[in-house]
Amino acid sequence: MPIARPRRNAVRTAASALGALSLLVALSACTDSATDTAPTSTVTPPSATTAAAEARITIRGFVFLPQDLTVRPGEQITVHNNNSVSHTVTATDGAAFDTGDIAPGQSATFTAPDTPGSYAFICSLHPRMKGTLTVV
Ligand SMILES: [Cu+2]
Repeated sequence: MPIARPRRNAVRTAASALGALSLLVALSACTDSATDTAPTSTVTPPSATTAAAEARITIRGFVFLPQDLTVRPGEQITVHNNNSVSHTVTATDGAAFDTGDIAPGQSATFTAPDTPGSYAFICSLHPRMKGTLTVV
């Protein structure tokens, strides 16, 4: 008879261990389902930043980058002069747009024409620098 007690205790310990184990399984099942849903909720729309990108021309080494830029009518275009001398972005066709002198390391902004078309531009200080602004 004295042997029955430790055996009953052993059974009780095993039962409580099983209970703890099933609790762990339930908990891990919970966290599994949580990690399953997490990646889908953090996905961001892919084209949102592309559409909002600003029109920009960078001047580097006496070259407009890009040389051919397409924008919407009336869009703001930022010109950054990354060279060590002043430059301009000046339409060759009348007074469509002209940034005036942009000092080294500085930026200027101009507004694209409202009329769709192709507008050639140069640097008025260095007319061999050429580019084209296309308004669509
Ligand atoms: Cu220039």
